[in-house]
Amino acid sequence: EIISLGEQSALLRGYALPWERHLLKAIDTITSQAFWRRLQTPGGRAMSVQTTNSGSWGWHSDKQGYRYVGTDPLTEKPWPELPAEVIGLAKNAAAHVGFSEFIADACLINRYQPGTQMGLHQDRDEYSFEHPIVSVSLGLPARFLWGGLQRSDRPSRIELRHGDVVVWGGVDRLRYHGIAKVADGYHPQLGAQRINLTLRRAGP
Ligand code: MD3
Ligand code: FE
Repeated sequence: EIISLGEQSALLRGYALPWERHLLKAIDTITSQAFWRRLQTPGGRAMSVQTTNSGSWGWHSDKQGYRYVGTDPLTEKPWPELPAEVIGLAKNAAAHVGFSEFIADACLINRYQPGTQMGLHQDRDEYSFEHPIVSVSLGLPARFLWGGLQRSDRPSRIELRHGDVVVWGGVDRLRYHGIAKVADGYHPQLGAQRINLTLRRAGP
C-alpha cells in the first residue's frame, strides 16, 4: 500500500518487512560500537530521544550547534559502517517515489521510549536538499506530525508502524515534521520502544 503525503513524499506501508532481519542485526551491530546517547541542544538541554549513527556522516548536536560529523565524538572513531542491505532498501524505496539512484551516506537512528516525543522541526543540516530522506519505523507505533513550510502551518497526523517506510524529497523536503509522545506498549521484536532510521545523503 502506498499513501501519498505530499507531491513528492509517500508512505509505503510495511515496505521494510522483507529487510527486518537485516535491520535488527544492523541496529545491534551499530549500537554495540556507537552507543545510544542523549544529545544536548545548542541551548544546553538534553533531548529526550536517544540517538546514534552509521555511515560516513553522523548527525550531532552540542553547544556548538547542529551538524554532521565524520567520527563519533564519544569514541573519536569513524561511525560504524552502513550495511549494504540497508543502503539497498533506501535506494529501492526512494525509486518507488520517483527519486532514482539515491545512495545514502548517513543513517541517523532515533530511539523513543514511551513518553518520548520530537517537536516540530525542519531537517536542514545536510549539504544539499536535492536528495530525499528515507525513514524506516520499527517497534512501537507513533503518530507522525506532518506540517508545512512554516512552523505555524497546522500539521496533519498519520500513524507510523513497524516496517513502514516514508520517502520525503523535492518540494516536501523542508516541511516541518515531528513525532507525538509515544504511548506505552510492548512490541514483540523490540519491546517497549520505537526505533526510527533515517537514511540520508548528508555529505557533498
Ligand atoms: C520530512 N525523525 O530524525 S522520521 C529526524 O521518527 C526525524 O524519528 C522522526 O524527524 C522520527 O529528523 C521522523 C520522518 C522524517 C524524517 C526526515 C524528514 C520526515 C521528514 C525530512 C524532511 C521532511
Ligand atoms: Fe526530522
